[in-house]
Amino acid sequence: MKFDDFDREMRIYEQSLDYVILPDMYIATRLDGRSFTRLTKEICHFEAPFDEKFRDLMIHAAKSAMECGFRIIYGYTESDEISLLFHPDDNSFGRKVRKLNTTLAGEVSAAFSLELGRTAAFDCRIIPLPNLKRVTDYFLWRYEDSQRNSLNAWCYWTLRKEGMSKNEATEMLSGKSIAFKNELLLQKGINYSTLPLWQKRGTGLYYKDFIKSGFNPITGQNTKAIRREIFADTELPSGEEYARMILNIIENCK
Ligand SMILES: Nc1nc2c(ncn2[C@@H]2O[C@H](COP(=O)(O)OP(=O)(O)O)[C@@H](O)[C@H]2O)c(=O)[nH]1
Ligand SMILES: [Mg+2]
Repeated sequence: MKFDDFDREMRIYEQSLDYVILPDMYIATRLDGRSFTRLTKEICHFEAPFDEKFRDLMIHAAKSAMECGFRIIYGYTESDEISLLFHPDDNSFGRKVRKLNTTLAGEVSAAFSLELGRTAAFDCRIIPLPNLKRVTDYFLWRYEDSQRNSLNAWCYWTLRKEGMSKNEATEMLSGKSIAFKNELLLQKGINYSTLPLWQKRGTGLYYKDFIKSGFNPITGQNTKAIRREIFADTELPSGEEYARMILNIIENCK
């Protein structure tokens, strides 16, 4: 068989699982650390429930994803996950699902591992969203997930540090209300409402203009230039304002 015929025949198999994201759909993706319960607790011993060093590794990995060649206009990270929103006009890889998933998983895993100094891997899934409402819903969903996990994690680790077993701590918190959990922490001297916002709401990443001061040695004058850089916002606004912030980012990217 001639190579060209052979090639055409084999490509049918290779392409049999190729899917593309339909035109007009917004593309969001979520990357999640693989076996990070073990990585954070048994291998690297990050402070629980929250460690700024771990947060900064996640921010570094999210920034790398935003700078690796796609047009990503918003990033969001909480716990061991990163969500990204593509520019509506980004047609990278013809919007092929497998290309987007594997490339992003590779880029984020590599960036995180290099910064950490040992290997770590992320999975990646694409979430096609039909309209702006669903785009803001998606990010509100992850933001609310962050808030719920944060309160739980604070309660769980406070009980564990007092000597409770995994099962005892889990059982004590099972089915309990937000008010109960806040009160439990207060009794242990922790005022949940004063804890850092990033631990509750996660961190948002978006482009922002910065004024950079410099010096021109030829003219001998101080200079000012505007640079666009990714800003990691560790103090995200509350619910409705957060949704508006995302809509603004989409509006301003056009
Ligand atoms: N010690 C510590 N663990 C964290 C931190 N942020 C996230 N994690 C852990 O990362 C894990 C993320 O959960 P999940 O993705 O469901 O678990 P996985 O399947 O083992 O990756 C949980 O065990 C979290 O406690 C942190 O700042 N410090
Ligand atoms: Mg994980």
